[in-house]
Amino acid sequence: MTRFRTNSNSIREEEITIGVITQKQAALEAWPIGIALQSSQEKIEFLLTVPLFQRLPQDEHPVVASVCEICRFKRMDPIIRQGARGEEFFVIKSGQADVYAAAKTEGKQEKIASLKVALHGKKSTRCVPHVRREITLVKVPCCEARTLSEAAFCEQWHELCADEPRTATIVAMLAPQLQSAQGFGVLFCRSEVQALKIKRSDFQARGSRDPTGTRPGPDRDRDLTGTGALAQSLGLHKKLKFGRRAAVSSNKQSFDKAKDTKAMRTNENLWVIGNLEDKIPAMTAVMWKEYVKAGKRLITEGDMEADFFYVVQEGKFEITVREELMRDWPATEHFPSISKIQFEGPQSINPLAFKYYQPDEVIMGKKMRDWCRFAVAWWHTFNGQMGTDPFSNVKTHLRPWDVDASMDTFLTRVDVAFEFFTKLGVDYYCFHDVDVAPQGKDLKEFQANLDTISDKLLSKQKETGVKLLWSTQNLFSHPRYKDGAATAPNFDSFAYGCAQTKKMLDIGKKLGAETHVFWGGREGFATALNTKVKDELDHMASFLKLALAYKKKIGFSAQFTIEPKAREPTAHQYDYDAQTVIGFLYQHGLEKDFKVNIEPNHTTLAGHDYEHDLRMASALGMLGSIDCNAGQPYLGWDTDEFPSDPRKSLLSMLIVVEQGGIAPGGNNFDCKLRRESTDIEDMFIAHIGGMDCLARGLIGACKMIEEGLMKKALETRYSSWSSALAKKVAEGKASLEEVEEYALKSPEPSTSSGKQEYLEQLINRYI
Ligand code: XUL
Ligand code: CO
Repeated sequence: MTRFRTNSNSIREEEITIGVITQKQAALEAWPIGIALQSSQEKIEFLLTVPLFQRLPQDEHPVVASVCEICRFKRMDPIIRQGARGEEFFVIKSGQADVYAAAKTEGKQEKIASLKVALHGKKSTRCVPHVRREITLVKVPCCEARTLSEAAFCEQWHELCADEPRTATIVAMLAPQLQSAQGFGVLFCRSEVQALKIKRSDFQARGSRDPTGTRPGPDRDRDLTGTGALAQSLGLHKKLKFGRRAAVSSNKQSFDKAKDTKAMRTNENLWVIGNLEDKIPAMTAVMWKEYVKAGKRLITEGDMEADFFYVVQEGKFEITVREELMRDWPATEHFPSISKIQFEGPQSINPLAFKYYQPDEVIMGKKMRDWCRFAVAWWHTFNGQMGTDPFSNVKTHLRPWDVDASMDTFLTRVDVAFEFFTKLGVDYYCFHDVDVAPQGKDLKEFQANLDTISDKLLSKQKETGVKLLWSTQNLFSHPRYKDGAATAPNFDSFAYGCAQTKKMLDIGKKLGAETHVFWGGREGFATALNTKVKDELDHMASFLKLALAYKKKIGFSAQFTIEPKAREPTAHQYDYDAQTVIGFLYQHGLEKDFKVNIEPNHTTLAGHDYEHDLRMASALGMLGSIDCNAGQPYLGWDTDEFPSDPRKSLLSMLIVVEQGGIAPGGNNFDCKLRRESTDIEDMFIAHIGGMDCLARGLIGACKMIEEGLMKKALETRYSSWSSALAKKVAEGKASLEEVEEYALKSPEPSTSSGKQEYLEQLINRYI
């Protein structure tokens, strides 16, 4: 049996349950029992419910029927992938397929249509096009589709299927004066629009009728006669946009060749086919003139079955494009040299491609994107201060969009950021209030600015599908917070901090933030000599309780997290590390309402291993989110570098997988480019590298868990805790005397190896 392998970008064999695509003869043999018994007549009858097939000459019906094959797709199985060449053509027999398209600017998949069998109760069938498409199809319920092998496919169908979905709706209008629109020759107005029409089918090329199914390919010689040949020689189907068959009325008028060709000559769109003068005679042979009443819809946006090309001779028409579609095309592209980042696999040396991260790849029951939940940190990427460090506030990252401190610049950065997110293929972002909006002359103005900016953020979120992982308030940069905010000796600073926090809870709710972070900024002290330590800690608890009460009051469902950091900017930060914060939360009865956001580089500032706090927080059920970054051991400060160490990523993602995921938190790249990394493309390279590093860690962690060797070693080491007495102790039911009695009876505890070296080497196996 000859298998038709689909293009490697297309459907992979294992993704099709029964969908073996065969050539004509093999197809018949391969039909499942039962279905194979279907008579040719039944198949023909079925195919004839499809408008496309209805147009085929009758003597071709048996040929087509003979190459049909039943295949089934499970829910969510891909049938055709966007951009794939596609070797087969599907007709849905039962069930429904959803059509998704990537937005023009990036790769977010948007559902644009559903293809069903029975529409409006009528027995009609939708064809799923098969040539290189701008759409991806996912069959929804279990459904059957019929497949035709490409070899047996006549070019007529190829051409029919190759048309793009309509991207605009065109409605005839009344025009009071002379107008010109979209390069069409619009001359003057009447109460109707006059259009010259070319019937699409007249331009279709016919393949030779070879009943064996071995038809000539598109490039072979054929009988170039009639209008089909004309279309083929002009290549019209590919070049022109056709309108829909339903628009044909009986209102056809004869075509005055001498007079009416003027509209054609003045139509710029028609010149795409080459020298028009030579082609006009052949074209006019298949054209007619039609009067279209004002208000009549000629072409419908999104229509998959377009049949006519229109040339407007007189009158005016209006083109409308759905607003969402318009928004997909940004007025200015800020990263014109960069397109949507693709997965190329571990062998790739392209710095602008993923080697490990495949967002939709399912691993241990979850998509990679859902395990990772990557977010871009606004403050390190778009706050306009990039390329500074503790020794220079003169930035080295000069971006064309960082014009000034005006609202316009901040608004432009929203476009920049969302273009970046979508091209990068990241699902989330995070920001502080001061990152996204100018602070204005006072708090009121700042709040108003935040309202304006968050309106735009919200519309961008809706447009792109990118979500807000977390938001927060910056209570540490402004001089009013020089002594802290929640722990400030000056109550007015505390109050200002509360006001900023309240606003950010409102904004977080508006934008659907999944988490809200409290990083203690300057909550700490430089010297205890001037500090009421106990009072300050109590004030911090009061501040968090005020925020919690407000969150509940407004019905904001985000999780609350505190981000520990041992030092910097103050010498002694209160939120030293995960255990300190968790202890503080328990002390103030906040442990049910807060978790921790762990930044591994902060963990190292506390003198712990990179993954220490992730482990601690997770073990105590308190790991809410991660600021995934790395540090520089040769510098003393928080360098916020992108993760690039696969071993560290493995150890981090292991903890995430072991606790079943990180939602509603995520992996936020609280990372910045080095001052020396000045190219715009470095923004992408750095994030791609970070995402890949963690994805690689995820893959390794899953393999490690699946193999179970690490777990086995751990269980062996603690096996004595499964004895009856040990369990009683663990449950708090034993007495000290009981345990003493046991010890008195037992021999000296045996020594068993901790196996550290073995385990360290074992980890390398998964990197
Ligand atoms: C500072 C830090 C902050 C928090 C948010 O070291 O990590 O960016 O993540 O305020
Ligand atoms: Co952080």
